[in-house]
Amino acid sequence: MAPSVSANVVIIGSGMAGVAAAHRLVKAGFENVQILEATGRSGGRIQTSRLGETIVEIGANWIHGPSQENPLFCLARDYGLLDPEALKPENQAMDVEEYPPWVSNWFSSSGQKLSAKCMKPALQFFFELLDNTPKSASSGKQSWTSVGHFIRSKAQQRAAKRWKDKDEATRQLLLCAISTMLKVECCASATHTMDDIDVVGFTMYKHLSGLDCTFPGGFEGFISNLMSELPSDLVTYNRPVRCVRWNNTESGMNPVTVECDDGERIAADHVILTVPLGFLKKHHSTLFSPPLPVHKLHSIHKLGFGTCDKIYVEFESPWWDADCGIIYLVWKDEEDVSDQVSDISKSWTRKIPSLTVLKPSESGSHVLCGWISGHEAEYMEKLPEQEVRRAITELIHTFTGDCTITPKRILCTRWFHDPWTCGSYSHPAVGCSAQDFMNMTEPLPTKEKQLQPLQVLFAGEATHPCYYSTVHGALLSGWREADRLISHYSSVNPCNDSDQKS
Ligand code: 6YU
Repeated sequence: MAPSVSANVVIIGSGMAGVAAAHRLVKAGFENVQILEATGRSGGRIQTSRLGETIVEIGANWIHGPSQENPLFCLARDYGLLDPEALKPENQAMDVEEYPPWVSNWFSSSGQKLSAKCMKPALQFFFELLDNTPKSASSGKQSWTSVGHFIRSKAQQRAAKRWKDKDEATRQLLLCAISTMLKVECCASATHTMDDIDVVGFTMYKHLSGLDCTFPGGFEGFISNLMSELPSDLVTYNRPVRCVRWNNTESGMNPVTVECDDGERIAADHVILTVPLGFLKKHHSTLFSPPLPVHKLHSIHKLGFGTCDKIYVEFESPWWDADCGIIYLVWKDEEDVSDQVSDISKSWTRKIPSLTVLKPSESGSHVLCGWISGHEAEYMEKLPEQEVRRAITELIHTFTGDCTITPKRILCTRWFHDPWTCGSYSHPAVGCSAQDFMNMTEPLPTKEKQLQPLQVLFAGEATHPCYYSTVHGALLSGWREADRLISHYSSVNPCNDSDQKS
């Protein structure tokens, strides 16, 4: 049996990182662990809902890289939450990186369906460039200010030579398709533009092998399984934290006091903070007393956090091919390889580069998921649903040339305006480095030896140096901080079998 530890541990946030930390600590014998959660539910950016009969994910969709190295995959498999297809060794061995192996349908802004075979060279070229993003900001005589700058320059430089066998109109169309792919990448990185993504930071992200898979019963089932192994009163819901008062030096007092919005104060020996980077960026000045050290603040500012939203649209019958997995939309005037829209209020739907096809439900409903990122997504979030529906319908009419297509229902996400998240997920913004991720993970107090150690620890997706932006990154970050406390108590008192309070 694990030795018990009576230290008070308060975890702020009941998303993947918070639940993972609690699970690890409880299993290791920590008796006084509690989670304070601002909302009425656990899961945070893992949230499953329904559109009619269809299960839809408001937050995370896929297990990225479902294979043995991915603890999220291993746990989900052990809980029996995955389709047999996802468990096949050949699926786990697949090295797909960013290139989705789905059958694609292409439509152009002149209302034509384009042949996927004709558009394949654009996909190939784009992913070749992305895979070869330089690991340093300059190579030879060339230097790159961002991933967007690198892709745009290389695409424009090489298009004529690479596609010399094609006529000018086809070359232009393929360059327009590169713009589409750049916008797809903006969604993957939750950024307004790939011009904001650092080349070195981008290559720090580690791809795991395995063909991305979903949870047939919904991602939230994963959180429920973990929670079912924890005491039922572990989480206090609707309990936002407004201030973490650390470095209490009064004798007899716990080193940290957590102050909630309702004025309640909770004494803690250790706090594990898992609030999203978006929330930290907005509220750090009031969330900590004393304030965070300057180097930590700099890193919070330097790392990026942006918006990626989804617009689910249900149709009576599909207007795409039966085997289609993704629909790409190509604007015929975007040969400049751009990923930004000039007049957002009029043309925000231009930022939607693709729609993924959900498996048809047993009831026979047909649902697409449109993707949108950046300021255009933030603009969309403020519109009434009726207006989003009107604009999406118009977009589909433009691209299919069929004005009879009518969506049955729609549902859009609003992550930027979620007060506890303030965006979707983190990205390596221009100018950030591995050191910034290290600074994010550094516990408080940072150096002062005479102070009580490990008062405030930091977890959450944005604290993982190579799996940032993912659920498995969040999971590992929660385990990392739990392990930090576990090893602290085992080194403080290696033979202890009870009451290991420091
Ligand atoms: C993944 C995927 N996925 C789509 C969309 C979103 C995200 N992600 P949480 O926010 O969960 O928890 C914090 C809690 O704290 C929360 O409950 C708050 O309410 C609470 N809180 C806040 N303030 C508080 C306070 N003051 N007091 C108390 N409580 C407070 N990840 O693996 N697969 O398909 C997607 C996607 C639309 C929004 C995603 C995906 C990201 C994950 O959802 C996210 O990382 C984790 O759930 C975060 O868990 P957490 O615990 O840290 O925070 C090369 C290269 C490029 C890099 N990118 C490539 C990968 C692309 C990532 N793909 C994402 C794509 C989609 C579609």
